[in-house]
Amino acid sequence: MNRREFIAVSGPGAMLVGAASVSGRVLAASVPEAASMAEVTTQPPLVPKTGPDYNPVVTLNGWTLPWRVTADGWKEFHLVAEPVEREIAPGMTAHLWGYNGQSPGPTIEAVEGDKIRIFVTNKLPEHTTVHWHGMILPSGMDGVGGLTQPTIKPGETFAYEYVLTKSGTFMYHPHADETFQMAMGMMGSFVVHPKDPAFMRVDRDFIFLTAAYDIDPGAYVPKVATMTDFNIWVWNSRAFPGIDPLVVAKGDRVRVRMGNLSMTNHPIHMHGYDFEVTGTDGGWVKESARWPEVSIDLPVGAMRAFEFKADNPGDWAIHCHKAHHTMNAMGHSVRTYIGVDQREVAKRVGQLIPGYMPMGSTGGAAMVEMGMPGPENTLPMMTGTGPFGSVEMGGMFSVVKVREGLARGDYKDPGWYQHPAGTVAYKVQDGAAPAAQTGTAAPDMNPARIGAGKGGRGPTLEVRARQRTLGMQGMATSDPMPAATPTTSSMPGTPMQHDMSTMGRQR
Ligand SMILES: [Cu+2]
Repeated sequence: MNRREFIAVSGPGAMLVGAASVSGRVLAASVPEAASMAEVTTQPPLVPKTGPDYNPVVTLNGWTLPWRVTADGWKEFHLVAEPVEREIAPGMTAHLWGYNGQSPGPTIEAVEGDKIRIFVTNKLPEHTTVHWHGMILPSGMDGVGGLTQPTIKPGETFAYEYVLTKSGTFMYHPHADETFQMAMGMMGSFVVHPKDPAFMRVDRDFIFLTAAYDIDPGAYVPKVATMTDFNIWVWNSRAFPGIDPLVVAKGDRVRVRMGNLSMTNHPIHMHGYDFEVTGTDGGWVKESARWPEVSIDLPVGAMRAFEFKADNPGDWAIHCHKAHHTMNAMGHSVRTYIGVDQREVAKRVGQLIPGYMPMGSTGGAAMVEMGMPGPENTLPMMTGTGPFGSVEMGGMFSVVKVREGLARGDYKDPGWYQHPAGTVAYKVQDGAAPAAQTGTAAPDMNPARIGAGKGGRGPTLEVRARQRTLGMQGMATSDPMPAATPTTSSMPGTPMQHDMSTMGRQR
């Protein structure tokens, strides 16, 4: 049975409802149809048509689970735990376990005070449960197999019922064979909006979960016993360049919510802004308890929400700052050849293996430039193309695209940022004085400002571009400059300084 047939029989007509496992209160009523999603692109937010007003979240490369409200006021959802096929990025699909056609499962959204009933149907080949991470609820609804409930056997449907006592950022995942099941991609986000629509209101609200898979190049199923040496680092089971951009209108107040169900922490770093953590899976953070950051450590088994005012237009990288987490399938036993002259070796090996290319003598970028073909169903280690060339990233990397004049609710990719004249780093011609830039980002030529702080914006930065000598001697920057190569520091009186404050936003 392929996945399409599988979904076809998982419709309401074929729903398997174990009478013993569904609460007596709902026996008479039907179990709501389980929606399923085939798309891997970010779906538009699900704006509530009834009930309290709130600004729905946007799940990166995901969607929100539709619900229905019963006559007696229960908000009902239906999750189906099942095997899924998830495209990690174009060129690689993984065979995972998830919910309702995707991994992660759909985001559940509801409102503080809601009475919710979540049906969980198990279409996995083994038992499962669902734990509602961070929720304050009755012990018997906590979803810990064996401890608070019997596990949900294959074919059974269970119902979870509780009242959402507080707003915030939560997630759900199995608490039965959870090591293997989470390693297979079983997880989802759960957002509870405040009852007061004005409380913590933002214009754009994004959410994603971090995870990691160990999938050998050419394989489809993650190695579920791997503890630390993963090779595919994902947000919502997508890796760069498969992660959609976070599209934002200039002037918006933006929240990014993120959770971590991988085996290690992720320092999530965003360029172009400073911001504050305004919420965790424990609740909202009081204003007096917040501090500015540009990287937020996302611990294992935790969620963080950070907020900023999008006043600085541009294409701003957002990524995990662990460098190996912004790479795709990489053999971690690759040897280091930086500084090693492989030319003689290459000649000899080339006699045995025509076309043999030694790599790594000058670093890793050559591997990207050569565009070496990989095996089927895997992703290049460093990849992605931007307007200026290869981005040389993978894994947990995306772009926050802040643009002027985007309509409310417009999340379409606006393309690459059109930089105003004079605001892009530029190549200095050999032997020539730096070309005068126009616009707001002209280099500051005032020597009095060398190294001096200015208006609390931090010290000016003196940039001395030096030509590296490459080759047998390696990449040490202390190598003597070749006499024929003029350097900026050899031009008396014109050290090239860029006052970084002129590059930044105007507050
Ligand atoms: Cu990371």
